[in-house]
This record gives sequence, structure tokens and C-alpha cells, in this order.
Amino acid sequence: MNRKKFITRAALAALFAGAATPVSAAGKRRKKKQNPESRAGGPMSIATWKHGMEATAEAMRVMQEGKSALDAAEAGVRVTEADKTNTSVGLGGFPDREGIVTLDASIMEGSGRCGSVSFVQGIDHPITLARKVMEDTPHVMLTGRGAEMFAQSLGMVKHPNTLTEVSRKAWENWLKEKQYKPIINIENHDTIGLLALDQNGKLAGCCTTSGLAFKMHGRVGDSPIIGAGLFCDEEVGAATCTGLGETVLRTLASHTAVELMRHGATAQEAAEEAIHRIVKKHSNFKDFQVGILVITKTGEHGAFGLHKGFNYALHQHNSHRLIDAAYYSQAK
Ligand code: SD4
Repeated sequence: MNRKKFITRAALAALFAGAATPVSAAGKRRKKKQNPESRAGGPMSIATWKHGMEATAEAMRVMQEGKSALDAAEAGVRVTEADKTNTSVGLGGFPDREGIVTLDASIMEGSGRCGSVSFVQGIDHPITLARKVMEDTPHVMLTGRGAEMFAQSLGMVKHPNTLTEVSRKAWENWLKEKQYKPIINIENHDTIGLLALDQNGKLAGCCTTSGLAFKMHGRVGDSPIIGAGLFCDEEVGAATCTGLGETVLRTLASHTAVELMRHGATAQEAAEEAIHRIVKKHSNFKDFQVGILVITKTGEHGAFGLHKGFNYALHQHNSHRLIDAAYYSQAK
């Protein structure tokens, strides 16, 4: 190995091997990259997109009652799921190409306990169903009809397949051209991923979505896949993703970010590297959007979008704000 390669490798090893301060190729100590909005300390709740404002408010309210991060994360995203004007989460979501709304959701605690449901129809709160899978079954994931049968056994109502007025119109419009191009571009996105850290230092996260608009019937994205749309580990931190799920699935971006932190990256460095990996594996990265939120077990956070436009809600230290994330590229 020549000297230059050796130094570069040594620098990379230092960056992700738990060194307090990474060493640059020139051998100098480099300051670790932090998100300028990040300040440690719980309780905190952080969530994707503008609709994250209501969700993080509810999550914080629940934690202030003394409840856990898990209760808070679930309660927070239930607000988004219940909002029928939201066209990317819950039953108000845009349907698949057959005109059917199918929902995906996952929930995870820092302890490693987790549950998820995918391809579920007619259920108001897939996140609560995911939690029931975690708590009341020996499984991690239930899908489709089986998940719906489980929901009904718990007394959850299964609604007939009716679209909201807005979704029906959007679908009818889509039917005119039936362009089958996954459309999570820079304007068309959403999904809620919410991470919470409670007053006892416990971590939890939730991710819930109606998925890609006008997807193939049966398509499942990253949101219900543990490690892709969501990952939490109390030894390190947690991450959640939004955007074109296929790209997040190919790179297991949430798990990747948490593992990078385990090996010494800050939350911001982990978020950025997870997006860089998506860029490396997708030459068409200009055509879609992805955003990631990452928190450490002490409440620091990182956020990064593939393109301009990804924002997130942060509720922490008596402040509640919508923040524009840094991003990889402005190109479209
Ligand atoms: C999916 N990741 O099903 C979800 C959708 C999403 O912004 O996040 N849209 O691929």
C-alpha cells in the first residue's frame, strides 16, 4: 500500500472507530461536524416535514405527562394518521394505481423491541397495530390480510375502501396518463418519521405512511422495514427516513446511520454519510428526494436531505420549530 493510501485509510478508520476527534489525511485533528441547531438534552421529539409540528407537539405533551418515549412517539404520529387532509399518511393518503390506499408503519424502542405492519387497508391507525404486533405477538411484522385480521381481532374498525375527495380526484387525474414513474420527487413527498427521547433517557421511534402515490398494488416501501425507514438502539441513537423508499431499502439507511454513530460519527455526519451512500448507488439521484433524521442517545441531532426542501420539526428545550435541513444537491 502506498503512503497516501495508507494515510487516507488511517484517517477513515479514525473517523469511524470512536476517536473523539477525527484525524485528517494531513494528520491534523479535524473538528467533528455538528448540526448547528443541535443541543443535547431530553425530553425531545423530532419529526419529518411540516406535519411533524403537530406530531412533535403531541409527543412532547405526552412526555410532559411523564409517559415514555414509546407512548409519545405513537401518540405523535397518530395525530398525522388521523388527519384526512394529509395525502401521504393514513387513510387520507393517495391510493395505489388500482385506487386502493395501502398503509405501512413501524415502531421501535431503544431496547430493540419493534413491530411493523405493511400493505394494510382500511385501518385508521397502522402505528397502533404495529405496536400491538410488537407487544402482543411473538413476531416483528404482519402484512396485508393477516395484519387486518389481527386488527379486527383487537376490535379495530376496518373501513371499506373509500377514497377522500382529494385522493379520488388525484387518482382520476393520474389515470388519464397512467404514467408509471415513482413520483417522490422534490415536490411530492411526505410520510412521518418521529423520534423521541424521554426524561428517563429512553429512545423510541415511529414511521407511518401511505407510501408512494400510485404505486403498484402490493408495493411496500422502506417505512415498515426495520433498519430502512426506522432504527433505534439505546446504546447509540436512532434514525428515520422519508423519501423514495426503494433507495432507502437498498442502503438500509436508518441502520447505516446508527451504526456509523456507533463507530464514532456525530449525528450530522451519520445523516450525511447515509445520504451519500444513496447518491453513490443511484446515478438517477437527481430524480427523487430522500431525507433522514438522526438523534444520539443524549439528544443531539442530525438532519440531511438529498435535495433542497427537506424540513423537520424539533421540540426540545422549550423551543418548537420547523427547520430547513442541509442538503446534498440543489440540482433537479
Ligand atoms: C415510501 N418512504 O413508501 C415512503 C414514502 C415517503 O416521502 O417517505 N414519502 O417509499
